[in-house]
Amino acid sequence: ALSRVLRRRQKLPDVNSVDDAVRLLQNAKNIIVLSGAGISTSCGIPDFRSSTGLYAQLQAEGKYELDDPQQMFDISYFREHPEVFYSFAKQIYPSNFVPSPCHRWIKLLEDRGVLLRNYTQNIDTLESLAGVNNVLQCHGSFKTASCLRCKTRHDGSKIEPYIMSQTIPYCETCREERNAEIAAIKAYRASVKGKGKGKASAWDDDSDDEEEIDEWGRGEPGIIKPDITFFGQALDSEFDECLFKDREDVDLLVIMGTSLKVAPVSEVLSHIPHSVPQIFINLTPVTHVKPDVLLLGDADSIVTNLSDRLGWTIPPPPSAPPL
Ligand code: CNA
Repeated sequence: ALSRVLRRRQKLPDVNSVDDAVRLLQNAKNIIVLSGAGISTSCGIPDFRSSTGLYAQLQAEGKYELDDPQQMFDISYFREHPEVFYSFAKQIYPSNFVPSPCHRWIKLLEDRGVLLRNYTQNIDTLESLAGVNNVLQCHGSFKTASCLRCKTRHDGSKIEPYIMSQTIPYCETCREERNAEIAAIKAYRASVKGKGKGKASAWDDDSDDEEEIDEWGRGEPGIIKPDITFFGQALDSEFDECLFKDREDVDLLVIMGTSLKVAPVSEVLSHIPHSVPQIFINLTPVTHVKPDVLLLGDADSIVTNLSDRLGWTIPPPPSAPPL
């Protein structure tokens, strides 16, 4: 109701149909596209919250002994049970997926010079594969992975074999640092021992200590986790920075394939001026938001229909990368 009042005050047309969506798209110069897992389901990647989504699958399989399927992406749970995530990660690892018409439609907006930015919650990097340059992966991706202990950032390809073989990757940098530390401790102890030669000293019977140090050395170094944002982890500051900047320029918000349940991305709507019209394209209704135009249905079909009506051509999928 408030946005309607604001629209009237600003003499903007009332909008509520496909025709209105077409008109809004025709006139927009700076579009923010906020996308979610629903734009990748047609590529064969399940979303989280649909009846056939990952949460329902995890619950039905019941093989991971999770109190709640969200635990699979919870940082505290991951720290305690990394083996659970690594026995499952293969299922969501982006390999051999082809961008959907939705991803390519975002690329089309960019090619037409009207995409301000694509804020995606997806971790599958299919927007980049479709050629979209101005995309912010709000929840990170598998492109890189970091050690939880020493924070060293590794290339994502390093952990790919572990994901595929369902084993936990450990950090070599951590191992090397620890070995260097152990060598330094041993060298120091040897030098102290040497100085006190002939005298009884606390270092004389240190076989227990030595064993402890060796055991520490054999212990597991830091676990590497892909740089996808888990529940309980903060988003990169780039998200706030981009939103702060973009809210000044945006003239149309298009939301696609998301339940808008995960903050802070779900709060984007409230950070954008009320006068900016919103088109929401989703398979199921999302009752906690009231967009100006709600287009319910399969997102691929909807963007294809909108493009036909606008006389726009969605680019074809990129050809497969050379082997
Ligand atoms: P979600 O909560 O699972 O919601 C997805 C929404 O998309 C639902 O409301 C569906 O109704 C809708 N939807 C499903 N299929 C279609 C379709 N064909 N056309 C239109 N709408 C459709 O997922 P969100 O993205 O809202 O939640 C954010 C989470 C999901 C992020 O943290 C992601 O990392 C995470 N996720 C990402 C992927 C991926 O990268 N492809 C897959 C699964 C989960």
